[in-house]
Formats: sequence, structure tokens, C-alpha cells
Amino acid sequence: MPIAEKASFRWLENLRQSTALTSNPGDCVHLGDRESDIFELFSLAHELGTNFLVRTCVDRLAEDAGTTVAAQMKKAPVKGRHRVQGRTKQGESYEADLDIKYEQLQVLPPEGKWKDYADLTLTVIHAVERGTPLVMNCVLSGNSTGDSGGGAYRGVLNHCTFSGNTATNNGGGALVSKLISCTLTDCALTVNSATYAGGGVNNYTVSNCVLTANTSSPFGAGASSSALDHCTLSWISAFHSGGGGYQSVLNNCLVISNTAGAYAGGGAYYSTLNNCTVAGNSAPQGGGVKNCTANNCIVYFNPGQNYDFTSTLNYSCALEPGAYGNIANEPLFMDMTAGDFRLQPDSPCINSGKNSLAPSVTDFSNSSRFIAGTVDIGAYEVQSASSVLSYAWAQQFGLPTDGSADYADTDGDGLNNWQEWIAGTDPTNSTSVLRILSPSNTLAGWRVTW
Ligand SMILES: [Ca+2]
Ligand SMILES: [Ca+2]
Repeated sequence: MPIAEKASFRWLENLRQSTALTSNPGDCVHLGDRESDIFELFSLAHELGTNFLVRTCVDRLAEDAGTTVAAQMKKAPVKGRHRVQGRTKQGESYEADLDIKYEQLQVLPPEGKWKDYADLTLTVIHAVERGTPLVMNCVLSGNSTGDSGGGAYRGVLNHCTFSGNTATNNGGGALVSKLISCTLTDCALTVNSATYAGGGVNNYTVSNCVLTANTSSPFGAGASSSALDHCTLSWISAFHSGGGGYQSVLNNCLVISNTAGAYAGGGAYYSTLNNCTVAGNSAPQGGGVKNCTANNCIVYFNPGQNYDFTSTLNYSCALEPGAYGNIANEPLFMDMTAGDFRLQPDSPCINSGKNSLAPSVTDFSNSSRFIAGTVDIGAYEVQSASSVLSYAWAQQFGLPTDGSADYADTDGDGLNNWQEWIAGTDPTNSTSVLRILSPSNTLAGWRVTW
């Protein structure tokens, strides 16, 4: 979908209009949260000669695509310490010491936009709290707060169980910091205010966790403003929108049977999903996802519409998915009613994703990605794929997926089926073939046709 038709267009318009109001755009810094982490905004700021500071949610390619921003910042030395003072809503003051890193990096646009946008040299700032408290193997149950973070507020929590915790503001289960291999059940916000979010977690980095039955949150009943990796979000309901996730990034997650009561995004709302399986979610609009970008995702079997025009799907499996490498075939789960969302051995999702959109080298169950050379669509990678072809592509042309057809030249046009898949030609039609016919030196330069 062109950027002009997406919700993020408003961030670009805001930048353009506010820059037009000043005579010296170089003196301005435009601030944005994770929603503003879009390469188009960086390019526009560069074009307008103005500056920006956004909280990032995407780990972008850097330095000639040989690495990523996160990998470079991990290697970077700490260049300073900074103490910040804050005050809770009860008026208690607190201090936090931050380690500060910063680097100038060459940052690349998303791979699909390389022809539209140039690389940019950006300053990346990284701040991490020092001496963050660590809690391991604990049960946090039945706690409540009139502020935020019912079960936990700040800190790193590993192998903990949260249940029945509530908060009045944000983060019924937990707020701010990091959760590893935790389970959150029945955590909630206790007020029905449209400004509050995160029944389960808010502002967290969450990995290998299960969030289930977190309820009573207007937005993002499972997670809000969080980064989730290898997590299950299931049977969660939001009053308003974003049953599973809201303003979050979900990588390798199962997003199953969540609901949004009043408006939209049963599975996720205003979020980015990479290699997730989104099924059985419901909402009045966009039962699966609404205002989201979904890459390498299965968005299927969501009552009340899998997604609508406000979302962009790339290399995903959904009914009526449009262009961008998407497929419409049923994903063929092992046993959806029993909650087994692994893929059957003949699933069209096998090898049908795009490797550069995969968020990590492991799948939901921490098994290898890129089996048979290409990432599968959805949270699970089939570990025993026998063909290197996209199964959806092979099945479309009646080719077997046992590997026997991979390097055969079915239509005798000189290119084997793997080459025809890469070229996007028809492997059953010998006139459909990638072959240079008539190179000609036109005024615009060389033109190659096939
Ligand atoms: Ca694969
Ligand atoms: Ca052909």
C-alpha cells in the first residue's frame, strides 16, 4: 500500500506542516514515539533540512546491509552516564542512572524500498538503566496499585508467574523493563478509561512469555508499547481495541483467540508483526489486525475480517491478501481446534516468506529458521521440508513438493523449476522464461526484455 494511504501518512504531514511554519527548519527537532519509526519520515526530515528524535521499534539494516543497528550498538562502548529524576503519581521521587551510547551509522531503508529511498547517516542513541533489579522464579499474585504496574514496576523478571494483579493506570501485570520466560494470567486494569493501556504488560521487552486471559484494559489488553518475542498471547480481551497487542512489535508470536469489544484489532492494533500466527481473534473491525504491518505472518480464521485496508501485509497468508508476495491458500495447521498451529507437511506457507523480513534465526519454538533455504510464513518453521521451492508456488502449478521437481526442467525451456520460481516465470509454459531477447541501447540506457 502506498505510504499516502497508510495511517503513518499523518506523521509525514505533521513534519511537513510544522516545518513550513518555521523560517529555520535546521533549528527544530521533531519528536516521535515508536509509531514514527518509519524510514519515509527520516528521508523527509533529511529532504526538508530539519531534525528528528524518535523512539525506535525496528532493528534496521546498517553499514552496507552487513549488520543491523542493534548489533552495532551492542558493540559500541558506553560514552557517558546520566542520572534522571522522576516522580510517581503518588509524588514519590526516584532516580535512575543510565548508561549512554551513541554512534553515527549508515542506516538502510527496508529492502523493498531500496529503489525509492537512499541510505541515511543517522545518530543512534542508546540508553540503558544501570543496576536494574533482577527477580527470578517468583510468583506475583493478587497485587494491586492505584498507579501503574500492578505486579511489578521496573526491573528484569525471569521465570516468574503473574496472576490476578491489577493497576489503575497502565500495566496491570507489569510496567517497564524486561520479562523473560514469564506467565501472566488474569492481570487487568481496573478502570475503563480510554487513555490507559496494557492489561498484561506496558513498556516491556517480553520474550518467551505466555500472556493469557488478561482483561479489562481499554487498549492493548495483552501488551501495550512493548516488544514481544517468542510469546503467546491468547484469550485476552480489550474493552476497546487491540486485544493482544497495541502499539507493539510482535516477533515469532502466537496471537490466538483474543477479542476487542468496542472497535478494532482483536489480535493487534497499531502494531508491527513479523513471523506471527494470528488466528481465532475477533473484533467489530479488523478481527485479526487493524492499522498494522504484518510481514511473513499467517492472518487467517479470524471472525469478523482478518484485516482491512488500514493494514499492510507482506509475504503473508491471508484471504484476499493483495500483492507483495502474499498468498490466499489456507495455511493447513496441524490441529487448530486442539491449539496446534504448527504447519502440516504440505502447507503452502512452507518456504513462502521473505528471508529479509524474518526477525530472528529461530522460530516460535526456538527451532531453526530458514529450513530448506527460505523462511516459512507464520510462527513455526517446518523442520523437515523436502523441497526448496515455495510450496504455494509449486502447488499453484501442480508441481510435487517432495523435492523431485526442484531442479527439473518441467516445461523444457532451459530453466529448472527453482530458477523459474526465483524469476517469477511459469514452470509449465515454455514461452514463459527469463531469457534476454533483444538488448537495445536506447536513449535511456540498456533495456533488457523477456
Ligand atoms: Ca523453510
Ligand atoms: Ca517456463
